[in-house]
Amino acid sequence: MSDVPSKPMPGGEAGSALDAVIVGAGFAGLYMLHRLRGLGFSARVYEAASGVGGTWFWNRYPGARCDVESMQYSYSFSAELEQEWQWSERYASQPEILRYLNHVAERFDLKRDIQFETRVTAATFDEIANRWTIQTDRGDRVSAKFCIMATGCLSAAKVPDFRALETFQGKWYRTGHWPHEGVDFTGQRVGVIGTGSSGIQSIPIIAGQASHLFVFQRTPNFSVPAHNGPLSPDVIQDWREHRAEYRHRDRTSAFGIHIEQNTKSALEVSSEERQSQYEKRWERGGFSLVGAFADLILNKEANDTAAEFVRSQIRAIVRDPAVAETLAPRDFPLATKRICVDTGYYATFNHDNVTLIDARATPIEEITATGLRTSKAEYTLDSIVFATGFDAMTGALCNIDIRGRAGAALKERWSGGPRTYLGIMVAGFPNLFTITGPGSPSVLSNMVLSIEQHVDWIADCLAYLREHRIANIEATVNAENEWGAHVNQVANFTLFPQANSWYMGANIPGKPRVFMPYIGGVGVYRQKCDEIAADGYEGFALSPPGS
Ligand code: N01
Repeated sequence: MSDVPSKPMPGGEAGSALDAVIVGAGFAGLYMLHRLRGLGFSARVYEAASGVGGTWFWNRYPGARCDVESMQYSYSFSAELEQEWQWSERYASQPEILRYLNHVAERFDLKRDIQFETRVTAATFDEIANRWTIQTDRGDRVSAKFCIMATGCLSAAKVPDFRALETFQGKWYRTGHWPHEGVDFTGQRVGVIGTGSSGIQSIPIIAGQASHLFVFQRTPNFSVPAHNGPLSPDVIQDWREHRAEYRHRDRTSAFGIHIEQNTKSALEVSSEERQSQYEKRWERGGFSLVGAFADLILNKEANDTAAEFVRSQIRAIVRDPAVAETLAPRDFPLATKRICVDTGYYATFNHDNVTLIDARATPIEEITATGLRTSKAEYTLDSIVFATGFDAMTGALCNIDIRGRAGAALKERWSGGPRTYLGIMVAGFPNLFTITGPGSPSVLSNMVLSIEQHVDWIADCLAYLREHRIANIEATVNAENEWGAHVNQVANFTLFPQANSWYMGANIPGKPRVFMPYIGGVGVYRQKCDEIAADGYEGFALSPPGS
């Protein structure tokens, strides 16, 4: 299984000697390659971009930064790597994360097995040869025993679907595909459409450059302060000394990040105690607000108290009461859409050069040659920034023509919503793995730790198959059905399905409403995956040894 083929040129025929093709060179693809190499498997990564980084390669918009603290949002697989790399800020910026991933790629000599500027267009399972044929937009056609999708959950940036966009004579940008040379908005009239994490991070920076910024907000979001700043030497030292303990804590936690979790209900304490909890956590910043009480994502009444607290903070920051009211989220419970973590977002609306437009009350009707028109007014703009999100979790997979047994297309198999076993495999698609696929904690967790967990599980699985001379592994339909029902059941136990979120596929017209990530908890999920493997891969069909 592991004779290493010579590296083909783009557009070449790679023969049939590869053990695995990995699609994508972000956090997932890089670590997958490292693990497979370590086990003696031959593997090649295909990456559409000209460099490593995945989401951190493309999302270069102003203010792009991680919302998980940098010490936690980094690989844990190598103690040496952890000791030698030093993060500079509490929340790492996109350029720093990209530098980190390049460092990892160099340090572990990964780039020699990555073919850049090559997009995988199709992957087809050949039932006779028992292999995957992978095709790329550069004409490669390679055969591999295993096909591993490290395509990311938020990598298919939504194409703006605004009428008459092609008539616009200014420049327009997507946050998810930002020009590498950067954009200087100095002196411009700029429109930003969208107020999710990308909009909320970029708006304060663009406001600082533009002569006038118009923010078109359809749905206000809950945002909490990052209180970002340089990492103190004490924090770094503390991590260095306790890294193993902290990593274990995070791996066995609910979200893969450290949140001090209060075990009390928000409804059992006095209003003074509630207020003091919320204030303390607002001061601390980041996701800590979500841990203020045990029932915030379970009980609407409890959640309302936290939501009202955030609204009161918005009113306290934003001077114009009408603007504050428009910014105050009311459509969905707090945290059922990803909470945004910002630097100066609400205060930006106190600046004279910033105008908030309620794009729900007065929808954008069309883009014009000189800007855009809402149902109420016309805006003259030099540039438009679309911070309109992603076809999350399934988009990147369905953009590839993936065909399993009997030529069945994954896209069709998932026409009613994604179906997976553990978010790792799909029935009818043997030897195809999805790292942080739908049905796994993925986007509801610290992605880096969840990626490592999947990569380790997949690497161990491939080693097991080799050791036992098993040709195929495949999720059974039964296991997939049961897992899907479980994912749903757990989601329905929470308030999450109450939001029209991208977790539900609600941001893409026509996409089935299915809660895609698994909210049962990172620690619980990890244990389940480990038990399944220890039980000889329960729920998976393994072809007979030696077959
Ligand atoms: O995208 P989003 P995002 N007319 O889908 C609006 C991660 N992330 O790129 O809600 C007008 O959240 C849309 O409005 P509505 C993070 O997980 C992380 O900001 O549909 N508006 C919404 O306001 C995050 O959750 C970081 O009514 C339209 C916005 O566009 C995920 O990526 C940073 C519209 C889209 O918000 C996605 O965030 C950035 C239309 N036709 C992203 N269509 C970190 O901090 C859409 N909108 C790590």
